[in-house]
Amino acid sequence: MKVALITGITGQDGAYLSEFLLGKGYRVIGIMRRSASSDVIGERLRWLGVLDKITLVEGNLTDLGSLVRIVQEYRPDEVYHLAAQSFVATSWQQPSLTGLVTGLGAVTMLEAVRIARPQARFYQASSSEMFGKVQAVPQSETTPFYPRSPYAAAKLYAHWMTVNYRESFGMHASSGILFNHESPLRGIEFVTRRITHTVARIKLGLTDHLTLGNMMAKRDWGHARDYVEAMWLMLQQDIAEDYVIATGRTATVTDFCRLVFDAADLVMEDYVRTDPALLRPAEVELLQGDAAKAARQLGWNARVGLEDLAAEMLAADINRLRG
Ligand code: NAP
Ligand code: F7E
Repeated sequence: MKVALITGITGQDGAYLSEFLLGKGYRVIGIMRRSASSDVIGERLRWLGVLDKITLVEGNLTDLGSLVRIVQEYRPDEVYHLAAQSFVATSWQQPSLTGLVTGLGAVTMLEAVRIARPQARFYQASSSEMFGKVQAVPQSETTPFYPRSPYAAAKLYAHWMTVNYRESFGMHASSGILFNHESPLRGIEFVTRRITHTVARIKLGLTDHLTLGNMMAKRDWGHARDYVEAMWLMLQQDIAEDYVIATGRTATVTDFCRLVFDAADLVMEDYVRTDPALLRPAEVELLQGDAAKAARQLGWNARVGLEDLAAEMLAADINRLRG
């Protein structure tokens, strides 16, 4: 039985990846940071019905010793490094923490693997945010990076360190440059979930408006369940490389918002307000990925379209609120 070690297992992608790997017959070990809310921290895993099928161990990205001991004990074949301070807006408020966890944390995990299990295959959760002020449209593996937030700068450091460990130590280390991916398990602070959760509340008479920031920003949104499969595919290749994972379709925040209001049979203009306080110090205006390399080499293509994603997220939020 193959052993997979997942950091960030309590997050959106960690939950879907656990479900996926269990389905492939893996033993799944997840690193969870100590929390005073440990009774609710496994909610996403519980929602997918996988909490009782995995092993959770305590560790923290800022603590090399804890990571080394876990890698020594469980001897993973594959390591999926997903843990991060992942909310871009927060990265301006907590730039040092974001650098420590999202940037240096990846190196700490790479070190743990290099020390205790160098033959393990390693996945780094890189991000389309690294393209930032985009230098080309669409963005592919050869597009130059131009990070626009402390989060993106931290991810870029982690990205290049992953390349460096591959080239310096011959580790099988790959970066997936994933564009935005969402699901009913998306954190409530991200724009898609903020929209579906609030529209569900409007539909149920619990509020009468939705406040947003920059509605003109364009993103390439896919479904998290599709994207975790791409992570696994990268680690099944003989040679480790980096891949862009995206749908190829871009849409504005307004477009997504309208899809959700339409799905709820409500008129968007009757409910949406904007607040300049929600604008970011620097914005990533346009993301659109070119995942041709992933299609060619991994046989991967996004399956879920934006309309279905919006409808699934809205239905899940309505059910949860009723629930
Ligand atoms: P998420 O839901 O925010 O999950 C982040 C995970 O990291 C959580 O399990 C969190 O634990 C854990 N974590 C944070 N700080 C930690 C620390 N110091 N030690 C150990 N664990 C820590 O993120 P996601 O959406 O699943 O994304 C997964 C990864 O892909 C992240 O690295 C993200 O930056 C990257 N990414 C995401 C997207 C996207 O669109 N979703 C796109 C590109 C890249 P708690 O539950 O305790 O908070
Ligand atoms: O913002 C705009 C906001 O926070 C999307 C992370 O998973 O994907 C994610 O980063 C856009 C931005 O995601 C609100 O200004 C408008 O232009 O959902 P978001 P993100 O910043 O794209 C990348 C690939 C990652 O790697 C990250 O980890 O929506 N926007 N109004 C808003 N955004 C939020 N959150 N809230 C609003 O009210």
